[in-house]
Amino acid sequence: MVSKVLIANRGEIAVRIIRACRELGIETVAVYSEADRRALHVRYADEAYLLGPAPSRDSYLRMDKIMDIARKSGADAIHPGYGFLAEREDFAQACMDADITYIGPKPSAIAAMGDKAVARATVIKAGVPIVPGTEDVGNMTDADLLAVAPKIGFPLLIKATAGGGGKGMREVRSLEEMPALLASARREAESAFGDGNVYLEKLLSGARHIEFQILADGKGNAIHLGERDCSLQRRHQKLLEEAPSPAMSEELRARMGAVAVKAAQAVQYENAGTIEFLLDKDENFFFLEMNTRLQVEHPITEMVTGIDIVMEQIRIARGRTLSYKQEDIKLTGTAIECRINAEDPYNNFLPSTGVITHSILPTGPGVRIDTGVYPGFEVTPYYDPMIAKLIVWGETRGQAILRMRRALEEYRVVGVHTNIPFHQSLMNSHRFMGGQYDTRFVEERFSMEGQAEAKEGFPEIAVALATLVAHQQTQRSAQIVRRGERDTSNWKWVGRWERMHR
Ligand code: MV4
Repeated sequence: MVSKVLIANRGEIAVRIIRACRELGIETVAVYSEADRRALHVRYADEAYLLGPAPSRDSYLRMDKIMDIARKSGADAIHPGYGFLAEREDFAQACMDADITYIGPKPSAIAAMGDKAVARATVIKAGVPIVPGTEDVGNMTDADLLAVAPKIGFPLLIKATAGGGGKGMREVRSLEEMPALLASARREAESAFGDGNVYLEKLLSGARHIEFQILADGKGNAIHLGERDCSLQRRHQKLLEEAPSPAMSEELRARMGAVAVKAAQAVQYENAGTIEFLLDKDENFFFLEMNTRLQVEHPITEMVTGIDIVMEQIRIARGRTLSYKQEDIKLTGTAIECRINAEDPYNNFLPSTGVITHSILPTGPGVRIDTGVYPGFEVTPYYDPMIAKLIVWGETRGQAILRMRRALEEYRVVGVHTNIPFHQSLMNSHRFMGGQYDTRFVEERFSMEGQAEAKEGFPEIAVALATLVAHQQTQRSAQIVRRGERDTSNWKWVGRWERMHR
């Protein structure tokens, strides 16, 4: 039964889940830390319970307190969101043991896909192509890894067995440098996941990071909702995602989607999940990992399919069969999501904290904002710096880009720095506009440190830059723009670009 849901999370995803529950007439229970007393998810929920001090280890990671509040509140289901306790097999198990519905996959599926070496061994058996590398399950010693490395070939990557997302990842260019990199990778994996085991993969450079959204009802029905291109990452943090990928064809989508469904079925997957691939320039694709949770970037899939993924999660948790068959899934238009982070792109993206004193949110046709902050809310250093997701939809990719440019120009946040200028420069990059980017693009092309040096090292240049930026913003905000020049050039560009890409 799912009639009262405890949301074991905070910020924009907690608000997102509460919205789906309210539309289904389901009561909601929020949990919050002392730093989140005035948070939006606390205000939107029917009930709210204090977890404890601000640090995650004293609040959102305190499984015991969350289970206690679930019992006290009479919640009969828990949604983990993403991060914190999502993808924690022991949390899903604790819910089952307490006869509380976990809105997500079974503990066994979390376990199977949580250990990346086991995940690789599992999908190999299902005939899913994996990135060449170690295929041995279990705890390989340094000696084992050093012996097999020359067969894999350099450059290669050391990756943490117990977790994805790049933590514990090291690039190795030669056998000589490998022992030291193994040691540092193990140390980082140990501190991040409590497990220092690692495995090896051949480094596929110049590939794209493509992930497929899966929905499965645990009754044998499993479908995919198309792909998301997540190649634009900085230090393994996704910055922008788009659906569909500019590198995808219908035929390739059908092939990759079928393999993604097969990988999910290999662990009898249930609920929403994501299969991550690397796609190279010759349309070869390789399984990277499976995320056994709702993803940050799920809204772009919702925008192009019209499916409310969180509602589907709740329906599946209630024991319903999937609302859709694979042939029902049609992708329409293009959606782009920019993660709006409270960080300073001109100061090495350092987190920016403080009270948001004012904000103007973009809106209008095809614009969606998922956020957990508002004027008066204090952004603290305790949690991830993402304060909002700006999602736009356009009939074509060109129109989505123009819409994102317009929305970013409208978006104002006063009180903290944000990475909005970074996204604006990305939206104006010809490589991005042409869809010609891969996983190296941001690190190689988009370090804004250069402008940071200008700002710091040479004040006169910084003053000139700041004046220019301020002038441009004033012009834009006052719409004092030579309309003829911008409008026709934009639409001319879109028309020209689309004719080229038909
Ligand atoms: C890779 C890869 C290339 N070759 N694995 C995995 C974790 C995720 N955050 C990035 N991951 C990658 N795994 C192999 N064998 C490329 C990526 C990757 C990436 C790597 C470095 C910098 C940015 C990246 C963006 C997307 C994917």
